[in-house]
Amino acid sequence: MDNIKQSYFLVVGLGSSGLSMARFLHSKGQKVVATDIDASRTPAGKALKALGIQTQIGFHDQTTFNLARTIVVSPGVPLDMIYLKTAARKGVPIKGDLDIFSQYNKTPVIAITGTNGKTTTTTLVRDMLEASGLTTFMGGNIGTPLVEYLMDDRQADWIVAEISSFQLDLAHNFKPEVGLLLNVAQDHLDRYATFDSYIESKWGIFQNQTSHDKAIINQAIEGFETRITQISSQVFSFSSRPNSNNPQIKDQIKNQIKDRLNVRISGDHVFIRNQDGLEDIDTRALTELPGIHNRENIAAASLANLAAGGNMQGILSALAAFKNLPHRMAFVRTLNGICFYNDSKATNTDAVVRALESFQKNIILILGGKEKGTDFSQLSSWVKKATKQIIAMGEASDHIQEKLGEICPVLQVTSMEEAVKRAYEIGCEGEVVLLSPACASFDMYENYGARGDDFIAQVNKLENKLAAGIKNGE
Ligand code: UMA
Repeated sequence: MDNIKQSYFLVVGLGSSGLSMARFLHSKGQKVVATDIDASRTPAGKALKALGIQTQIGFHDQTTFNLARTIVVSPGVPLDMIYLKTAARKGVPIKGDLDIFSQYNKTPVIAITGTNGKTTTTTLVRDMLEASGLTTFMGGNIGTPLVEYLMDDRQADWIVAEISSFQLDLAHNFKPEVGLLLNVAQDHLDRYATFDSYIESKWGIFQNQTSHDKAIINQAIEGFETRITQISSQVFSFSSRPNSNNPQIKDQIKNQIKDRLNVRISGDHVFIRNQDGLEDIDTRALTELPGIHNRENIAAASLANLAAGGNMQGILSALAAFKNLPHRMAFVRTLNGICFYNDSKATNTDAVVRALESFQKNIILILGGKEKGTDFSQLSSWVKKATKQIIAMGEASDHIQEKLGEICPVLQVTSMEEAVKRAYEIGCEGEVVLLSPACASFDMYENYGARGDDFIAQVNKLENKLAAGIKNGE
């Protein structure tokens, strides 16, 4: 580090977020140093070096942290990491990607957060706005880092951003014109000391909004009534479980009705009203968006679309054309009457409950993955009701056995291949094998997509084996 003076941005983590950030800051004429603890990021480092960016790959160096002008941290890097804590104590500002993005961005933003349904809702909002004739850039936690927009010459009417709590943890200046909070359930307890600190992080999406901005919030979130009194923006709410006896919520609904922009979920229907009238959406026709949680996603996305100047026709066209996203309760195939479903995206217990609710009984449930302090006993009542067998894999496997073993048989396995094979052996015609892990995948895979792909590959491999067995007369 001898030739580096104190004027550089230090980008920590060279996954997709850090790589884009280093390139972006460099394109703005800033001096950048990039570091990643993992030696396998060397190719990413080389690409940056070719641009003239200095890198430290395979290690972190405390001096480099301490001498930075600002440290920009990738969302997945733990904030209690010693290098960051030491630099912060020495007064080095620590920022996340949202603050850097906000500093340069001029396009209005719809920011969507929540424990579950973020990606579906973000995609729906993008589709609705586009179908309303508006142009969009979609990015954030969904995959494309937001600063990519700033390096593109394209000018969109709206940025539609999926935002994680990890990003919100370091968002001091982020102020979306429309903020949306879908739901809050226990997740990421390996990163947050308490569930309360995770909740706090989620509500942070509204912290810099003013009376010109809009907040769209699920009424069923605990503490809704108190929280909305602390928000400066105009609040619009939705819920499949309205709590309209509460006076504060009553007032708020009255305001929405006055503004003539509101949604109501009733049974299978979502009613949407704006100044042009009332639309009744019968969700039974929307087979790609099944379940109560999707009715909430539809309600929330519709409100966001209308709040951003989209129209009713845009909502209807986008819903009619929507295709379920990969790894979300996706049907894989049937083998001898046993149906295999891939729900690898279910990385917390709340998401698993949604899946179990949909199938109701005789489920062979593949759970497990990275241990992140998940309280698996939250699954107890649904496991009792709907699950015939649990197959547990990954780091969390012992924990699952301990928490659920008394109410349902648990079989521990060491690979996806074994999980699929044993599930098939245990299953009977008419039953469901469901990969809905309640855990992140990083103990065994690059991401949940790779885990879902492996599940599909193992199911297909089993099908080939069975077909070969039949041919050979086995
Ligand atoms: N690293 C260090 N030092 C450390 C710890 C990690 O250098 O002490 C390095 C790792 O070696 C690795 C890099 O940091 O190379 C990883 O950074 P990252 O975890 O932030 O991963 P990215 O590839 O940059 O992806 C991030 C988001 N990841 C997380 O929040 C964990 C992606 O969300 C997002 O799509 C992407 O930025 C673009 O914005 C993924 C995710 O799992 C989908 N999100 C979580 C979720 O949805 O539950 C929050």
